[in-house]
Amino acid sequence: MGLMTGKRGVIFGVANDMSIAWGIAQQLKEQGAEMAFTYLNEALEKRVRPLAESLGSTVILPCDVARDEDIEEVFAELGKRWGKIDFVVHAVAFANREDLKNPFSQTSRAGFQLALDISAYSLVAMTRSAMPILNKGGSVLTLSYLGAERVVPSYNVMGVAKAALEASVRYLAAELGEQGIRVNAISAGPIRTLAASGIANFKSKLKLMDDFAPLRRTVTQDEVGKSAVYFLSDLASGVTGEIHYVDGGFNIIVGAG
Ligand code: NAD
Ligand code: 0WE
Repeated sequence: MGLMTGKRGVIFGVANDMSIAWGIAQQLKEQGAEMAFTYLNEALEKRVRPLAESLGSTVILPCDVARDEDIEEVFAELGKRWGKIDFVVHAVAFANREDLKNPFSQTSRAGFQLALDISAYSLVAMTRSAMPILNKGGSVLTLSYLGAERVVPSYNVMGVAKAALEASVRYLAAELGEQGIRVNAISAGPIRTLAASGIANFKSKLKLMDDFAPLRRTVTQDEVGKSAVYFLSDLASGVTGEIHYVDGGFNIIVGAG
C-alpha cells in the first residue's frame, strides 16, 4: 500500500522531464496515485504525452491557465471520467523574459498583469473549478520561491507574483478548511529547469546554494516531489495554509560568509 493508493488528481505544469511537476508526478506514482496531466500547447503535448503515458496515465488535456474556459473544461472532463478527485498540483509560472532582466521599476502594466495572472490568479481559478469535484480531505499544492518574501536580484515581477500566490494560499486555505480541503505551497530552492534556462546568472543562484545553504547543495526535483507526497497525502491531514521551504535551509541564512 502506497501513501497515495486510491487517490486521483491532476498535475498542471509538466513541460519536460526536468520539470518540478514531473519530479512530483513520479513520486506520487511511486506511492500509488492515479494522475491526469495538462499541457499548455501542442509543442508541449509532444513532450508531456509520452511522459504521462509512461506513468500509466490516459487523461492528458490541454490547458492555458490564462483561460477560465480551459481550466473549467479540465475539471468538467475529470468529473465525467472520475466523478471526484483528491488532489491538484499547480506548478505554473510565467513572466516576460525582459521583466526578469530589466530594472523592476521598468515593469510595464501589461507585464505585471501577465505575471500575476499566469503565476498567481491561476491558482485561485483552478481551486474554484476543482472545488465541486474535490473530495473531503482533498489537497491543493502550488510551487513558490524565496523571491516572494525577500528581494532576489532579477526575480522582480515574479517575486511580486509569488507574494500574491503565497497570500492566495492562505486565503484559500482559510476558506476551504471548512470543506476539509487543504491548500499549501512548497517554496523550492533554485533547480535547473526550462523555466530557469535563459535566466541570466542562474548559475550564480545554484552556486550560492553550494556555498551557503546549510546542506551545501541544491535540491532536486525528486526532493520537492517527496515533500509534495507529504502535503498531498494523509500524512499532512492537519496542515493547511503553509509555505514550506524545500531549499536545503538556504532561506534561514542571513548573509555570505
Ligand atoms: P518548467 O518550465 O518545467 O514548468 C513551468 C510550467 O509552466 C511549464 O510546464 C509551462 O508549460 C507552464 N506554463 C507557463 N505558462 C502557462 C500557461 N499560460 N498555461 C499553462 N501552463 C503554463 O519549470 P519549473 O521550474 O518546473 O516550474 C514549475 C514551478 O516551480 C513554477 O511555479 C516555478 O515558479 C516554481 N519554482 C521553480 C524553481 C526553479 O528554480 N526551477 C524554484 C522554485 C519554484
Ligand atoms: O519561478 C521561477 C522562474 C519562472 C519564470 C521563468 C521564465 C523564463 C523564461 C517565469 N517566466 C519566465 N519567462 C521566460 O520567458 N524560478 C523560481 C526560477 C528562477 O528564476 C529566476 C531566479 C530563479 C530561482 C530569475 C531571476 C533570479 C532567480
